Amino acid sequence: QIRVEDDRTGLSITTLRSALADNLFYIQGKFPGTATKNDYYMALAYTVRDRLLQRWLNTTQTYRKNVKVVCYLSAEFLIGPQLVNNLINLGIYAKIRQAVEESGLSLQELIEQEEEPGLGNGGLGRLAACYLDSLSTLEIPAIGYGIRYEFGIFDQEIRDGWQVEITDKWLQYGNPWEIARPEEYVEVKFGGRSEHYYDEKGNYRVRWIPDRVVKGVPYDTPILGYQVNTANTLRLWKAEAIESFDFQAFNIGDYYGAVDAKIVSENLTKILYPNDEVIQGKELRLQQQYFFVSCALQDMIRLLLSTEVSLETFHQQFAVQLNDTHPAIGVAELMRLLVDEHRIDWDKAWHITQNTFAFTNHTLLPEALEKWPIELFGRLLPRHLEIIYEINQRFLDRVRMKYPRDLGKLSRLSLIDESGERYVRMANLACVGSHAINGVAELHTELLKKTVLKDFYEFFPEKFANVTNGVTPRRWMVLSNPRLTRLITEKIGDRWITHLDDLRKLETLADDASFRQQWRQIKQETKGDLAAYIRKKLDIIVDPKSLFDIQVKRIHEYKRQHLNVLHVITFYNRLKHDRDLDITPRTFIFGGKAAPGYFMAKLIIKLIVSVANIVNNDPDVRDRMKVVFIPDFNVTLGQRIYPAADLSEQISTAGKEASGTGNMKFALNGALTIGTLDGANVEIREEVGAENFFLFGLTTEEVYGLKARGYRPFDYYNQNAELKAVIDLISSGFFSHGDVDLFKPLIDNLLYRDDYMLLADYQSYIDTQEKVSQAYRDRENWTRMSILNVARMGKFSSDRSIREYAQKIWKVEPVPVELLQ
Ligand code: 26Y
Repeated sequence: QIRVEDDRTGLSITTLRSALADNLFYIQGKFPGTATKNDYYMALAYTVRDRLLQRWLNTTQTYRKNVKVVCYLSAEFLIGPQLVNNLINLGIYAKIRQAVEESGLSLQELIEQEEEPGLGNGGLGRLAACYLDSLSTLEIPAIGYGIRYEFGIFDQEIRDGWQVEITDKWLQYGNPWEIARPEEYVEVKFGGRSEHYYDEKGNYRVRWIPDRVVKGVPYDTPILGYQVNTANTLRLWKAEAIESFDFQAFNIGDYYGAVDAKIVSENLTKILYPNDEVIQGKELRLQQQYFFVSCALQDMIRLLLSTEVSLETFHQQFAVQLNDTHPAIGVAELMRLLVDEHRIDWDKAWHITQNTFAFTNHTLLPEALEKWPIELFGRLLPRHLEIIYEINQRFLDRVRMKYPRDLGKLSRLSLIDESGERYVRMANLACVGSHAINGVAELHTELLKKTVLKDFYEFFPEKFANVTNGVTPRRWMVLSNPRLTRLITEKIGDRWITHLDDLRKLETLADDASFRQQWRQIKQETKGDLAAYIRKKLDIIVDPKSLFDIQVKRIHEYKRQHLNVLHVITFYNRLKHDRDLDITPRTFIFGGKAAPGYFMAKLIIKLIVSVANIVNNDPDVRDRMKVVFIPDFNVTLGQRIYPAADLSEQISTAGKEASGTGNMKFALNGALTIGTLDGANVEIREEVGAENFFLFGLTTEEVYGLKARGYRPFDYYNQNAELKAVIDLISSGFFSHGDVDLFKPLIDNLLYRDDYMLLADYQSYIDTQEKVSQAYRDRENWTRMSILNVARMGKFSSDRSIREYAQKIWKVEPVPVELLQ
């Protein structure tokens, strides 16, 4: 059989060029003469997608024969731009570059055309994306289920120092990476009432009579693993109106009513809520959660029933991970589907449900624990409320048995909060309905067991485990830091890309002066790239030779960007007081979005930009410090920023940051960390060695102790002249054109409340920053520490995390995919 390379799969340069031209004509409908850059990007994306499809379809085919599938349920998937990642995982980056350049185009320019799918807020959504990458790379059968938001996380602009939110129209020029599957739609009910009846056999049954039905249409994105045939699916659901429902209105002449119903249905998946960590309790959000979870579970049941396997083996066919409580309604929904719709008896259904679900908690902040008012919940999901009451009754019977007469236990463990207005507690539902519960870093899991989930830990100790987060080295090193990737691979081969522990082999090279020279050179060039970006976008000139001190993450009081600002101003004051001070020059870089309704977070951005404006234009200090706020921090920008850092700021109040994953991305790219003993910082420090980590601040125990004794921030202010000078300078209007009121809410909060104990940690932070400055002056030793950080980051690969989930929680094995068709 003669096989001619075809335009859809061939990998020779000639074929790739011809495929590009073909797609430009037949998909974009353009001649080269009139094609825009975006047309070329689309033509290229389709060229790459064609080469994914064979792997994807073979993967789906392979999974049809009885393999256990991981279903990762998440309201957010922050997958980032797809083109380069797919080129790398397919192993055709170099070839595509050549084909594109031979066609007279610049690959870099085409890459920059891609609009990233911003379908997440921050850490939790990005973690889901890293996990999908690792699941595919490890050849584990998996489906990611989520929501296809029409508008993802807003684009951030800074006007006059304030954050302005712009709608994220990521779909406006089309999305070449997804395939719609309209024929695989499912129906999701809302509202109405439940009806209790006896069926034809005299069995007691319940059915749900909804007052509204919405159609869920799946859109699939292939997630290819690194240099394997496995391409798992990310299946995101879009809400649409059901024709037959509004036809009724249409037929009686109510055209507008019919169109209204359509709009209401489609609103469901219009927008991603831009809040994290602080719940808002909006009805539409509960609708979104129920919508995608119901779609996912119905989809799984259909998959199962299409293979002649009994529904009673559901938990042997699927392991369903709940990414925080956002999909926790799945516990009640699976019970409803099994009991009401598939007539499985309660006990059997409960066994299936508990053995199907596992729950990951991502937060210790009490204000982030989701709960829904009973009234709202019952109005939207009347049958689910009944099911939750039933689960609760059976569960509390067991609690009473174990702790007779302990009313405190009973009220804390109950799925219903009855302390005031009544609420459904989603974390309690997730804990009771799952067989495994995990935190995302060792410290976090320990604190969960001691604080927010203490009673559950005492009741179900066997369910608890830790799985420390990880990040994918493919995106966060190979893709984002090609220079360092090349150097490392030259020295130790490329096995580290899938076995990150191999980086250990770099340890001995830390003592090799010429290797250190190359390492420094690369960091320098990468910083130069970021400096060029900053100059182009913000017209600020920064010195790539200065220490790049970077904090990028969502803006939150607990993450303490304003503690960083207190240091920036301290640094500035020291320079002002002694103009000849021999200081280590620094560039302070910030980035991150604030929730639109979070006033304090927006004020922190305003403060950073205000300080930047003063400092950057003060002739006394110029060249020795610069302050930059990079707008619109997202995955694409992260890829530019993490590799360019010398110093990574991980400065949350101890006990508040569940894990952090930015901390891992920075250290993997050779930044040293200044951080508290919080989240995964603890484990990073353990791995890289205390001597290669800048630790400061109170421990969690000390934070709790100080709170309990009565914390008085004002005393710290009074007793610390340098701190007082910094605070007074802000209050004086120095950074706000004389406006003494602008930052008053922030300052008053620090002086009289300071929930996150910035003032208590101030001196320790300043002293440690001084140590950083001193250490940076010894460039050889700094480079040594940087190399050792990278060499010891093996643990923080998401491949390691996923292996742990697979063994400890999901009980799944790799299923390699052969290309048969
Ligand atoms: C309920 C709603 C308001 C909500 C929406 C999003 C609540 C929380 C979130 C997102 C939380 C989040 O991103 N948490 C982060 O998860 C990361 C991955 O585990 C952790 O590394 C990080 O410490 C944690 O803040």
